[in-house]
Amino acid sequence: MSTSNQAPRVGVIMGSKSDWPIMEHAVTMLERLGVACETRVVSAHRTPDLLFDYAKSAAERGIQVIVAGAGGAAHLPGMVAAQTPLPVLGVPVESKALKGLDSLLSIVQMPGGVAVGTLAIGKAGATNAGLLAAQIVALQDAEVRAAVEAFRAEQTRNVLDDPDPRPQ
Ligand code: RP5
Repeated sequence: MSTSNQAPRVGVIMGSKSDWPIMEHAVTMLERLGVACETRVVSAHRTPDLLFDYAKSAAERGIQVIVAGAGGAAHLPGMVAAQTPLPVLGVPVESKALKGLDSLLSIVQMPGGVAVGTLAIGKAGATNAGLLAAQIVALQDAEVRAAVEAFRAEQTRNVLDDPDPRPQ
C-alpha cells in the first residue's frame, strides 16, 4: 500500500542515526499497513530544543501517535510524552554495553502520571511499535483496520500452512 502522497499520521523519532537499523522495522510495518509516517532524529541529550519543538507541534501537524526509540540513558520517549497529549510508544534500542537493558529500564520506569507504552528491546519492539501505532490509528480508520486484520490473518495462515518445524 503506497503512503507516499498521504500526510504523516505517525511520527517515528529516534535519538541517533545509529538507531535506524532497529527503528526502520517500525517504518516497514507502518508502510505495510498503509499508515504514512515521518522519520526524524531527535535527541533528548544533543538536541533538547528540537525535542521540545517536535513534541509541542506534533499534534497540530496531524500526527496521531509518536513512536520514539532510543538506547542507553534513553530519555527521549519520556521527555516527548511529557510535552504532548498524543500516545507515545517507546522502543528500547539495544546498547553495546548493557544489551538494551539500560534502554528498557530508562523507558519503562515512568513515574505515574506521564504514560509511555514500552515495547520489547530491539527489532521485535520496533516492529510491534509500528503495529500498535497502526492499531491506534485504526480506531478511526476502517481501511487501516482492514489492513491490520489482513496482516494478522496472513500471519496465522503462514503458521497453519507450514506446521512442520524441521527445515525442509
Ligand atoms: C542514544 O544514544 C541514541 O538513541 C543511541 O541509541 C545511543 C548512541 O548514540 P550514538 O552515539 O550512536 O549517536 O541517545
